[in-house]
Amino acid sequence: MIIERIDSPADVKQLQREEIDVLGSEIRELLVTTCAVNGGHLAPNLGVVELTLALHRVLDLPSDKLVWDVSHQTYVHKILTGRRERFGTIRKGGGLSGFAMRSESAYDPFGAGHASTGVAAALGMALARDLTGTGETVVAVLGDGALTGGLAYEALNNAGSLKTQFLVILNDNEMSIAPNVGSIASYLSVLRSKPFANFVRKTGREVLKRIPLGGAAKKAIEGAELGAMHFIGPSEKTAVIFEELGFRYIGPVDGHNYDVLVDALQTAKDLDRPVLLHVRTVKGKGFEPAERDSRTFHGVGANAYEPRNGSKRSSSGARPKFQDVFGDAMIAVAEKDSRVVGITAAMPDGTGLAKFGKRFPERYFDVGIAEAHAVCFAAGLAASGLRPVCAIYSTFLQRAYDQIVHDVVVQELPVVFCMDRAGLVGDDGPTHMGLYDIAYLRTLPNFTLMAPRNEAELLPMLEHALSLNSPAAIRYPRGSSSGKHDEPPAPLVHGKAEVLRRGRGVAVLAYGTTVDIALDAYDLVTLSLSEGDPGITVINARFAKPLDEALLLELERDHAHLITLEEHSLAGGFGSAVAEFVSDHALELRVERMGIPGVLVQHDSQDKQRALFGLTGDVLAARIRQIAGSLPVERAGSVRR
Ligand SMILES: Cc1ncc(C[n+]2csc(CCOP(=O)(O)OP(=O)(O)O)c2C)c(N)n1
Repeated sequence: MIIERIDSPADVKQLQREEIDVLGSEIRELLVTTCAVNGGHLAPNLGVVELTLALHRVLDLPSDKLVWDVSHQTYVHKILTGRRERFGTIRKGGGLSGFAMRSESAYDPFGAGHASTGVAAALGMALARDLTGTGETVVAVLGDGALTGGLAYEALNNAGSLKTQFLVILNDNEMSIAPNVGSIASYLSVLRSKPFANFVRKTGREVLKRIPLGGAAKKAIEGAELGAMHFIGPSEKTAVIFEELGFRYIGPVDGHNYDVLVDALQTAKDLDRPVLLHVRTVKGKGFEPAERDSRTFHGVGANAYEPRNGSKRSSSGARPKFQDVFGDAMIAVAEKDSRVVGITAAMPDGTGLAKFGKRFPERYFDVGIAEAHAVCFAAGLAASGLRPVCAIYSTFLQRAYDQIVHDVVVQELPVVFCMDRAGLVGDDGPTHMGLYDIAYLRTLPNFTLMAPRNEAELLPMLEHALSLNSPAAIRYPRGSSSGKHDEPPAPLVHGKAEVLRRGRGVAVLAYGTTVDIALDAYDLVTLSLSEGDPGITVINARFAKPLDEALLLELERDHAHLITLEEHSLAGGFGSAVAEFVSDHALELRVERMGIPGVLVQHDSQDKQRALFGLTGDVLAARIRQIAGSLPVERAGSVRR
């Protein structure tokens, strides 16, 4: 196996030409078999095998800087940079990350997980190079999906005036996770199209005069594979948008033709100016099921498919996920209220909004990877009387913070935010953790924050959010609740918590699906109680804002200790809100907060992450017994025995 001889980019450089093709096949095999077990971003990586090999041939890594946007497509890069032997650990606890990570390798100069940051980060590196005189080549690889994000344009706009080497590779596979959207995507498809390529053929000689291309690339131009500097647009004006932004545009080139890629990269790298190399790739290339359905194979769960033929492995008995319940809830509310519209930022499947989109295509908007725009756009819809629901993961909504404050809260508009992946997200790691949303929303005036304890509470909360004339957000985790405590929900009342078990001494106030942990602990501690003993109190908080202040005042009467529970950063979270109230009102209650301390949470399974931070019934029960044992007798519940 050639792959076994590859421990660094130097080994790739030494391969004979025919060995490269064999290596490409071996890499694809490793990708398919590993992702079948570990899960991961299969289709994006299958699409960049030749591109990565060519980059490793042309660049001098790690002194040259190679920045991958989103960086979910760095598996091939990892295999070629001394991480092949550990590749079987990818996305597993303690193993390789599924993204580029600065702490993991010198070959990863910049980490990512959110889209559209690559050009900006690489531009910073290019300017640092110029200021310090280090002289390395700087390259950013950007997907056409990531090119729907505003940050990418801000960086391209900024880079255009550079007078030194800076290469952006546009990896165009016509797909975001779902099919790419927007005018730029249409524009790219024009650049890719045959009629354009024919036109290019005519101007090819012009291109050759301006760019000294290698032999294979020249040949490709004859075959209309390599593009042009100019393009006749609908208005008959000549323009290639990247040229207008100050880049030299090269392309489109076949991203699966290694020789053309090496030539084009060599050429682009040697130009002392910003260059955009447009590379056409096929997402899922070389594994037929992934080529046919790159949407499903963009990111797969562990043990999701058979590596032989890509057929789906059944996940029988799995509870419906919050995302599916949300999709149904959206249809239910939209059926009753024609003002309801749904917005996703390139995540129709992950958020569950795709189902709503099928039912109400004219009321469904996929705006691309553009969270800031999504929120401001929603504000505009709300300002004109509609009731927009933004379905955006907790982590990605971070990008729209100013729009939430400036365009929703300050304008006093009733936009609803449904934040999936709120909490510990598992194997994607720190870039995707949904641990900050309570903190960043709780400070905003007139904002309502809710979290369902289980799937059944999601629809009532969505209905409630839509009944308010002010902004509201609902957070819920990746996957589903434990299913162990599926009591039917009591009616929802604004700002009111739900007391699920009433006891004395210790009260557990749980927010969202951590209610199940509180109930697990309740069951454990009450096992040892005799009949008639009140045990502890368990509260489903439901609202982080407004807090159920009346209940907190009432709890002071026969409780001494509150434990707050949340899958969120302890700093600024739900527990902080409770502690603030208790302190401000000088209540005689000791508040203890359970949640995530100020650390970066690395990739692992959600269960292991929860266990790491003591978010389990066992740990909570042990702590409750400990506390109860130390409470003054007159305030203790019977748990102290
Ligand atoms: C800010 C942000 N929003 C949403 C996502 C979710 N996401 C991950 S990859 C992806 C599509 C990226 O498409 P593209 O850049 O074309 O890369 P490809 O997977 O097609 O190679 C999306 C929407 C993200 N990573 N970051």
